[in-house]
Parts: sequence; structure tokens; C-alpha cells
Amino acid sequence: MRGAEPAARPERPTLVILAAGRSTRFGRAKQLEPVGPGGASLLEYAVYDAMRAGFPRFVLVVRESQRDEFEARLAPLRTAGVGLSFACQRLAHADLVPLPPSGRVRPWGTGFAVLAAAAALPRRGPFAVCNADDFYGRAAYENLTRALAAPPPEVRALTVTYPLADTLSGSGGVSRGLCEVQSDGTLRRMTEGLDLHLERHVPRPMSGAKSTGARPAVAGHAAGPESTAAASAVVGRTAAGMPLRVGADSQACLGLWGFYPEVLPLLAERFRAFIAGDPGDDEEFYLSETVSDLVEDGRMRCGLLPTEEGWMGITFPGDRAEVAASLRELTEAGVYPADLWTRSVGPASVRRRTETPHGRRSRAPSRGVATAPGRINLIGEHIDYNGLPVLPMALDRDVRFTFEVLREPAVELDGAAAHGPFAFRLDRPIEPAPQGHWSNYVRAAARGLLDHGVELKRGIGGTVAGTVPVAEGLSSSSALVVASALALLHANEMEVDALELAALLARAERFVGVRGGGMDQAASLCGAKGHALRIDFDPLRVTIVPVPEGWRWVVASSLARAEKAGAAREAYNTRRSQCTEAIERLGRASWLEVVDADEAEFASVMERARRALPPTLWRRFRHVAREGRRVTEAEAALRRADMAAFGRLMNASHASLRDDFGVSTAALDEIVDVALDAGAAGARLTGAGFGGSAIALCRASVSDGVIAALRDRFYAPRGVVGDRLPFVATPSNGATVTS
Ligand code: NG1
Repeated sequence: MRGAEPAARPERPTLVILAAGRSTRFGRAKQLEPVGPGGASLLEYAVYDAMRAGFPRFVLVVRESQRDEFEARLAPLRTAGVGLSFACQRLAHADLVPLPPSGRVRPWGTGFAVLAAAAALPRRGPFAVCNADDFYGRAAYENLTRALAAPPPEVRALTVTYPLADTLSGSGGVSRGLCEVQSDGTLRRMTEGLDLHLERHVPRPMSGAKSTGARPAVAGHAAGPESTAAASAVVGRTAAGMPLRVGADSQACLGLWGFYPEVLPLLAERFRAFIAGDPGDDEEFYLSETVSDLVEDGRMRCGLLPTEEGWMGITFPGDRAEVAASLRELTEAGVYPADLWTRSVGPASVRRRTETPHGRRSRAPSRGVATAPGRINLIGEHIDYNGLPVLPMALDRDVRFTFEVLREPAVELDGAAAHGPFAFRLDRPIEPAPQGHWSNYVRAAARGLLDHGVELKRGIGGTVAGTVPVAEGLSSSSALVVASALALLHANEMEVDALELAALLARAERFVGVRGGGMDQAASLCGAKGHALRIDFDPLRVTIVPVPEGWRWVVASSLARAEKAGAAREAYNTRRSQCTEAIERLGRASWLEVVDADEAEFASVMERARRALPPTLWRRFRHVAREGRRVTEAEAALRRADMAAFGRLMNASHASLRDDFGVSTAALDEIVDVALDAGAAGARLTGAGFGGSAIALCRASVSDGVIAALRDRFYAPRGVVGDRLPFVATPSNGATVTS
């Protein structure tokens, strides 16, 4: 045994979450798979539990290619104040493996992932390591923080263990770290057991969730002390293919570890030896194996922390439903909120801004500029208000609100467009101006914030200008709502989490009388340069999807205003009511349930709908159901850069909006035809329709030709030149506010 006993260990531990595994499903990282009733992934439950157990910092180890997706999906954690940083796991590492072997693709394994996180760890203080796709339970983290604060002598590592029988899957054999225990309760050796299953299956009744969050019922994970006692043994094999038979109550390691920093040089030394041994293309450097070797070689001791907490994990597709059911139970029992990071009102979501982004204390601002982009929707039209995902992107054209902070709680804006200047108070009930008045969007923002519990003691005075064409289906209205809200928040030194702000502003914008969905506000707030946004609803989530190089979106106005504050309002609201009526008549709880069904179930629902619904409702139903499926297909096509497939989906979307949903116009249809004729890969109307704009997807080399064809065949005959001619849209960042 080496090294003196470490000095007092005051620091609270950091949790390293290993999320660089390669398994992906539905084209997304499995580690982000939503399983909680509010859509949270297991790694979010890990952060939630660990924070409550005293972990103040988290380092997420991800693959470089997935970092953007993780950052976007976990943005609500950062805005909720979670100290989250990222470490990228690459094959090359400056000190350890500067030149990885050329044929190697497989990551180096869990032991290396910890070394990849080392640079992001505080220099002093213990750290813990867990897998992103396991649920360990809150008590496991509590045991770990307690033990890390007062380790037994010479212990440099700890691992939380579970009764082996509680960690098996009803769907098939699993791999676990099987712990052999010394007389002092520390680890003697760990053996990787493969294909482990109960020798004799013992059915057990479902157990309820404990109020602490312990032991959720997991049907199929033949779990619980009762089954442990009853089952005689677990069988499987070792990595070398030898048969294994161990007691059902043996201690299993599931990858939740505690370490002191002294372990890092030992790990690095072992990793160098591993590399020197020429591991080929597939061999991995496992954390469990390395700890076991270090213990067997007498280089350190590893404490075991047996826990009765209910572990859950998703090894087989069949496990997912069981884990989801357990999380629902725990949520209903009040152990977890449905939405882990977003609350309706409260200190976590509405905060006083005390620091600038650079860490300096901010002074009360006296002026500022709030900028919010418009958007085009690439696909997924008239389905956001049905709770189905959509795929827009933020534009490089925005609404710009230049303001001075007023001591009075009032909003005073000078002239814009036909409606001239206006003013209203923030300390009196905010009434709408006459229908169609642009101030209603500013009023909507103020009222939304006040209704949400944000105190607006200071006001703003200024000017609104911008580059998003108005009433062209590019969401200038939501951009104005977002810019107004950011200006008011800034003036009052307040902040609201971006997703929560998007959700509250979507509700607030209904103040103008359109019962809109939540796409536009979220796109304007969460836009990401170079990316489209997959937006899911209930709860609101944004996932960024890279737009492949070499492709362009051409935006073309139909020259007819899509004035949703005016004539299009009733038509839009009617569509929404028809959708609600259609789904209710079919007795379905949600559109998601229809759209997510497998092929056979989907076909049978469609057939039932065709027979049960009157013709108009059937056509509305068919549009929404098919458009919902097109969004998922389009996202997958975008991710594999199959833009021909994306184009075909756009064409199908347009036909459906024209024939089934009845929101296209002759001008929009003509633009689509001309663009396709000139070589676009796909074209469709974007936004609500009833006028507004169409978009065409083209190879970069073709976009000038498409624009020229539109100019010659659509705009020139109508005498249109200049600003109203088509433009190329660039996927851009979301709204900002600066002093
Ligand atoms: P636009 O294009 O801004 O009128 C409207 C709704 C969206 C969505 C689309 C149709 C508002 C603010 N926006 O967009 O939520 O339903 O229509 O997909 O109501």
C-alpha cells in the first residue's frame, strides 16, 4: 500500500457522468432518451438526486459529435443553476495516447473516459463516477457523499453495490461487476459476469415506491429482498467463457464509484501499460477491471457501499417501459416533480440577475438592445398546437428593440408602421388595443411576465425596428413578443430560463386572439447557428440538428399578408378546433400516441379514422397524423444528410397542407411549382399559410437559379422588385439582450 493518508477532505465531490457510449436509438443519443413522465432522461435523474445528496458540480463525458446535442438538451439544467461542464472523449489524448492506432474507432472504455474527464475536475477533492443510462436512486448518492467525506483508512476508491438479484433483467442476460468481499468489508476482487440470469425464476409481487425514492417497483427486474431470499443462485459466464454460479444476494457493482484524486495517476499508469500491450481495434480499458487489478496488486483499497436502493437501467428495449412506469410511480408518490428543471413560478426559473456573463456584478442597466430572430419552419406545420414535434430554424433576420430603462412601470414606444406611438402602464391591468394593433404583441409579453409572477417595477421606452418581413409567415409577431419580454426582463434585472420563457410567451401571445402553438417563441429563443431545431412539446424541449453543408433554404413571399391578427385568425382557430374535435371523436388521449404507433397500429388507426370521421375532419386528421410522422423522418434524413429524402418529405407536406388542411393559396402553390421546376429538392409553404411565404430546399449551386426562376416567372409578371424578392435563409442563433 502506498502514500500517506490524505489530509482532511473538506471538498464536496464532483460527479462525472459517462455518456460517451455509442449506442443510439431513434437517431438520438440513448443517454438522452426521455423516460420520466416529464420527458427527463436517466442522466437528469442522476443529476437531480446527486444535487440533493450534496454534489455541487457535474462533468459530462460525451463524444465530440454529440456535444452540441447534449448541450442543447441539457440547457434547462444550466439555466436552473446546475454546475454542469462537458469533457469530450476522443481517441487521441495529448499525454496518454497522442497517436491512436489508425484502424481504431471504438472508444477506449470507461477507465479512459474518467481520464478524459480529469482536466475538468477540481484539483482537490473527491469525485464520483456513474453511467448516464443507469438510475441508482437517491440513497446511493447519499451513501457515497457520506463515505467520501470520511473514508476508512487507505481507501482510495468506493463503489456502491446492489444485491445481484435486484439488478437482473426479465428480458435477457446482463453483465455485472461481481464483487468478492474481504473480511474487513472492502473489495478483494471484481469479476465481470456476463449473461447473468436467475437460475430459477421466482415471480414476485410488484412492490410500491418508498417515499425516499428508494426501490421503485420494476416488473421484470426480478427484484426485491423477497426474491433475493427465495432465489438460490445466479448463473452466467466469465469474459473467458468459464461458467459462473454465484449467490443471488452477492454484491454487484453497477458503475457508481467514488474516488480521490490520487487514483488518477494510477489509472493513467495502467492505461499507458494497456496501450503498450497493443489492444487492437476492440479491446477496452475498463474502470472496474483496473480498480480490481490495483486492489489485487495492493496499490489501493476499495470500500464497498451496499445499498438497498432500487437500481434501474435500460439494457433491453423491453426495459424502457418498466423504467418509465417506475418513474411515473415515483413521481405520483411525490418523490420527483414531473418536470425536474422547469417550474411554473419560483426561484429556480425566475431569477434576479446579479452577475454579468463574465462574473462581474451587474449595475442596474440604463439602456439596452433586445434582438429576436424570426424563423422558417422546415417541416411540421399546424401540429405544434396538437402537441407534436416540429422542425424549424431561427433566421438571420430579426426584430430589434432599442430601449431606455424608465423608472416608471410603463412602456412607451415611438412610431412604427401605420399604428404610430403608444404607451401603457405595467402597474394597471393591461388591456388589449384594437385587433390588429402591433402594440398587442408588446402588451402580450408584459402580461405574460406579470402573470408568471415576474415583478416589473421599471419600464422601457424606445423603438422597434427589424429585418423580419412582417406578416409573411416568418414569425415577426413572436419575434416582437420575445424581444419585448427580454427588454422588460433586462430592465428589471431579471432572468427566466429560455425554455420556460418560450412556454409562457406562447401562452401570452394568445392575448392577440390566435390560439397558436409554441413553435415560434421557442425557435426565436433557442435558435442555434448552423442548426435546425427539433422542438417537442409537453414539456417543451429543443434538440439541435445540424444542417448539412452545401444546402440552402430559399424563402419566397407569396405577396399576400398572412395577417393572423386579422383575417387569417378565424381560419387558423377553426383548424385548431377541428383537430381537437377529430382526436376526441376517435377517443384518443393524444396525437403523440397516434403518431408514435408502429406501422400496423398506425394503419389501423387511419382506417378507423377514415370510417368514423366526417370528410373534412378526416382530411384534417390525415394531415396532422402524417405530418407528425414526416417530422421524425425528416429529422432522421437531416442527420444523415439525405436531403433528397428531406425534399420529398417537404413536397408531401405541401400537398397535404394544400389538399387536406386547406391552408395553401394559388400563389404559394405556384412558387412551389416554379422552385421544383428550377431544380429545388423540395418546396413547401412555411408557417400558418393563408398567404405568407414558401421555402425551397436547394443545393448551394442551384439556389441562384431557383431565385432567378422565381424572379422571372413569379415576381416580374407582378411587377415586384427589391426587398420582396426571395432570399437565402441562414440558420442562426436565438434571441439576445445586451446593455
Ligand atoms: P405563423 O406562421 O407565425 O403564423 C403559426 C403559429 C405556430 C404554428 C404555425 C403553423 C403563432 C404565434 N404561431 O405560425 O404556432 O401553429 O402557425 O404550423 O400562433
